[in-house]
Amino acid sequence: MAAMGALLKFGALLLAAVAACVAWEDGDVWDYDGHKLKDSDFLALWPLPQKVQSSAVSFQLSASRFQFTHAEGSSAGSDCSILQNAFRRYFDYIFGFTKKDRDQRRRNAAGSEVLELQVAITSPDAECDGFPSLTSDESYELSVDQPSAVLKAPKVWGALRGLETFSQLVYEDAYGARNINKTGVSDFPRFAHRGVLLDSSRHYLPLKVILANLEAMAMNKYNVFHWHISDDQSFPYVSRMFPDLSQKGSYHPYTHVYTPADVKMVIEFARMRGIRVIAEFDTPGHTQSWGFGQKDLLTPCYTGSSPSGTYGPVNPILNTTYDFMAGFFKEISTVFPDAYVHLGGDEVDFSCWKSNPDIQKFMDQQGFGKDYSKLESFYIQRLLDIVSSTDKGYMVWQEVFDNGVKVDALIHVWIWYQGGGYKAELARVTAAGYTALVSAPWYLNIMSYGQDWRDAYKADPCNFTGTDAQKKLVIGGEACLWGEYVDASNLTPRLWPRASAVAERLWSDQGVRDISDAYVRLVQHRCRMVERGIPAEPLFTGYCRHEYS
Ligand code: CP6
Repeated sequence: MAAMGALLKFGALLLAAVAACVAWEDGDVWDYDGHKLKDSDFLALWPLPQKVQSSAVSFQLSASRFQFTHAEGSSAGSDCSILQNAFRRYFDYIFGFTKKDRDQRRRNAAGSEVLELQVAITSPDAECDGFPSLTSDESYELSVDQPSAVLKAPKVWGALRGLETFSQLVYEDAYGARNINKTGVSDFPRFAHRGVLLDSSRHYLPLKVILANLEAMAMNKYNVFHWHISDDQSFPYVSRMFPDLSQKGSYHPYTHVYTPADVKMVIEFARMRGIRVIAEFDTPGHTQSWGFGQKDLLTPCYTGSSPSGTYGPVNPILNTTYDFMAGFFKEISTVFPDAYVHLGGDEVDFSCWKSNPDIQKFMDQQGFGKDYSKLESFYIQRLLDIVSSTDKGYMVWQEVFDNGVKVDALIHVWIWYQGGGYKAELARVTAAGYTALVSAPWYLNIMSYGQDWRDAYKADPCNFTGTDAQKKLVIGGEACLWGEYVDASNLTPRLWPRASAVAERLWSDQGVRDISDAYVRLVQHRCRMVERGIPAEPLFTGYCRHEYS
């Protein structure tokens, strides 16, 4: 049954992934007379939509008269909380700095005005009450004209992306009034999985910071929050079934934890923005913090013939380990609604396993010889069986594939420095028929002086040697911000606008690569994020009209 589910999921997934790696010639911006425009002259769209038709004809927008409306015949109405919530958000973003009285005075001043944006959800099920998924339709069409602009999307997910684009088309004139040009946009994402990884174990990340970054993600059309929630340093997730894990394994059992209510809030806040929340509970390595609240879970390390008092990875030879994992991941499968869970599997240190006589005996019995990657695979295989019985799909770091585990997992490619680099790994993973996700070029925790967003921007998930069939198996990527040197004080400016570069690579057409055009748009996009309350760092010298204060 689970296998059947997985098959169906991957069938749909392949359809969703088609064309991601096939260039579409029309990534440029054209005016209505067929002239190629430098979009940066007046547009600051980010990420750039698949097709934009723009013109110099401009309309006004007034805070006292403009409204978002549900189009007649739309399958969503005022009971669609996702849209109602988004209408309020985007109204505030569009008119944020408007002084009402000035707006009133300018009412009679000039010409035509856009009075409404009619939103039409065109398929019978708008998915207002659903969760976004890997196969969600995020396409939309936007037509800006007076007196009504129209946004059409098959599902609410596309409407959310279109609302963001609409808000980005609005600009402020010299008097502080809002204007928008006559524009047509037809848009859809290049990749189905566009994620940001945040690490809440190395440092606790307050809810406020997580929510602010979900907000910034929506501004960049990201659709996956990969929550690397636990690691060696702390276990902040409050488990209902195993409360000791956070009680004993968090930095602080009351202030530095995520309660069930906190987790619910993150998931709902993300859903409102069309963002999936994929939790990662990394095992069997990166688990020191689990050991405080779960006796006998970790492997005792030995010096010579006696236990040294330190612990290594999860103990893979005890039945109690698998009983625990079954209970734990059963809970996780109900708490996190997404169809996928990330199971980690990276950087397992074998030295402790090697030191332990019981593990050595088990290795002999199983015929693993001295190959500890076989033991790791033994553990992962059993874990995957446990998790698939909860009806979830899973993602794993590339080591799981490298060690030869054969399962229907989504392989997360992250190592850039060995085995021919990540391009060679992508070729190997996809040649073996696995779906892949790319993070190797997008380690935003690694920084250098200057404009390192440019390297992130230039990388392309499809830039490896392989057949078209192989390239279709790449379903997207994730920008990673590992938390060793990051907490609430510096997370947001370190992530933005550098993660915006990755966002455009994952959303826009493969042909959108002009770095000087990107620079001009990104400068404006960064100012827009600042204006909206996201303290994104500057790209280079200059100023914003509304600066961070
Ligand atoms: N933590 C975990 C990390 C890293 C990984 N997994 C990591 C490795 C190298 C760099 C940054 C982060 N800190 N659990 C690897 C996926 Cl440069």
